[in-house]
Amino acid sequence: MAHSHYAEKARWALDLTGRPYVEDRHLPLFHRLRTRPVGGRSVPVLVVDGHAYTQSADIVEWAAQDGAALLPTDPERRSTAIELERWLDRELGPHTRRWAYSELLASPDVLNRCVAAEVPPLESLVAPAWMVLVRPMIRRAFRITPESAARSLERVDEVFRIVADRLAEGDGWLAGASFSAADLTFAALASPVLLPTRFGGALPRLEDVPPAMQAEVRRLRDSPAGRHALDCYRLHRARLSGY
Ligand SMILES: N[C@@H](CCC(=O)N[C@@H](CS)C(=O)NCC(=O)O)C(=O)O
Repeated sequence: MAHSHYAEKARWALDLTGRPYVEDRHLPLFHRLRTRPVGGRSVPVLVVDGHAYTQSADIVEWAAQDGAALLPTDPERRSTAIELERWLDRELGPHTRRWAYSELLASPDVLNRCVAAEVPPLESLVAPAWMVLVRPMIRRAFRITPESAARSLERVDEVFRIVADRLAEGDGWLAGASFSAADLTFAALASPVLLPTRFGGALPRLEDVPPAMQAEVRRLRDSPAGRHALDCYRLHRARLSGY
């Protein structure tokens, strides 16, 4: 799923290892034909030497052990980075996703272009019809209503405030004196509400999303935490994979 922000989190960590890998993208639900046989469900899944890592946090840890400078050596900072990563996985990712979907489900062409980016030719062919079926399922699965979307945006604002406070107290990074798994996770999971141009999968461009969404994205981009996420993309997201 080219638009998945959890997949982006894993892809970013893998890119930082400098090791080559093959990304196998599929439309929503088609992805299960690949994740289920290796014991997963959601994306991302990393398969290395026959072993499947089915959670983005495990993939980040794998990448950190394989050359990506993502976990501080100082034990206290290391556990702060890991705790923040887990907190953002729980408290930010689901809310940026719900709000962005609530805006984009009303723009099928924009959403379809993203979900179908670099999927196999047959899936690409059926994508518009497939997404007619999948869009209501997304709405149900993520319990998307105008009220829940508004609450999720409030939650995003709250997390952005907490992140900004932490950055103001520290050395400019979330866990110590340099970019870590915590900053990567924040930037990747904030991507549905910031639409960074260096996103490694496929997200819409700011000018292609509905005007109300554009206004919120601009507001969040201009906030201290939003600027931090965009700095992480500018300074640490070198490789542009995909789209
Ligand atoms: N805890 C998982 C969450 C991943 C996740 O929520 N992935 C979503 C896409 S953003 C997904 O695959 N949803 C469809 C499904 O669960 O089948 C992780 O960190 O890897």
